[in-house]
Amino acid sequence: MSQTLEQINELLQKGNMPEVIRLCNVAIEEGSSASDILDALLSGMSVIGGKFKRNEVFVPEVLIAARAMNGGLDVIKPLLVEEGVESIGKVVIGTVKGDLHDIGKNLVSMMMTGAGFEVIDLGVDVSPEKYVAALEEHNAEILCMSALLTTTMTNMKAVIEALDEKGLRDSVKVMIGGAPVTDQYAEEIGADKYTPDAATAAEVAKELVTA
Ligand code: B12
Repeated sequence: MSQTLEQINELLQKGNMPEVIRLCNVAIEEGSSASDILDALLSGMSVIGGKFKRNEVFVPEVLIAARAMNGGLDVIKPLLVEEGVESIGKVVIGTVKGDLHDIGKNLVSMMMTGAGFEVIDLGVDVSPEKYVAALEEHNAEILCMSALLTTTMTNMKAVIEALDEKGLRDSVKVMIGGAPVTDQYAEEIGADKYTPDAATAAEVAKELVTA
């Protein structure tokens, strides 16, 4: 890892958003690829995740690290996203009700955009009604739901039930993800696909619309 990438990793852990943003731009100028910068950001976030788990840091520290992470992601977004790609379909994405984690969701959103999808991002804490309304409004082929808490992942099921009730279930492919989510859970709640990471999510989404 270059010195700049190492600094990005360390400063992200300290939650220093302005410096993370500056150094992401420096790394780009130095010729680092977007995926190398993403790796540096993710590895910093993963150190914080481990510390959070062991009670060595608490919510405020994680929150400022997450802000720095999102700041860095904004810088590399144009590089991750291929420009001028014709839309291959529409994706509605959001983090489920009760859940405020958005880093993974933002990454999936970027990768989907990069794969040529038009992405309608509903943000975090999204109710079943809001997902349904967005699908009806935009006529999207794919619905992506993210959940990072075992207590909120159950809301994915509520959304699928709401789609059923509205008669929309057969007109949309449902993809789910987030740290606690598994293939088995996807099957259990009747989702179409689970993928463990954002890059695979974009590949699978492409397969779904071209199949
Ligand atoms: C950052 C973070 C926070 C930040 C979030 C800031 C933000 N803007 O997102 C803050 C500080 C706000 C936070 C709060 C809380 N958090 Co938190 N948080 C984390 C942490 C450290 C990192 C999550 C993250 O961003 N990872 C990096 C991203 C890139 O990974 P990812 O989200 O998994 O996404 C990847 C894949 O899962 C996949 N993916 C994600 N979404 C989707 C969707 C689709 C459709 C697909 C296909 C794929 C996909 O692709 C992504 C990229 O490859 C995790 C620890 C961890 N190891 O996950 C805890 C963690 C998720 N948090 C946890 C907890 C307990 C909380 C709180 C309840 C703490 C509290 N006491 O208040 C609150 C809940 C707030 C709420 N209502 O949501 C627990 C959850 C435990 C559990 N089993 O439920 C964890 C696991 C920490 C722990 N070990 O205890 N948290």
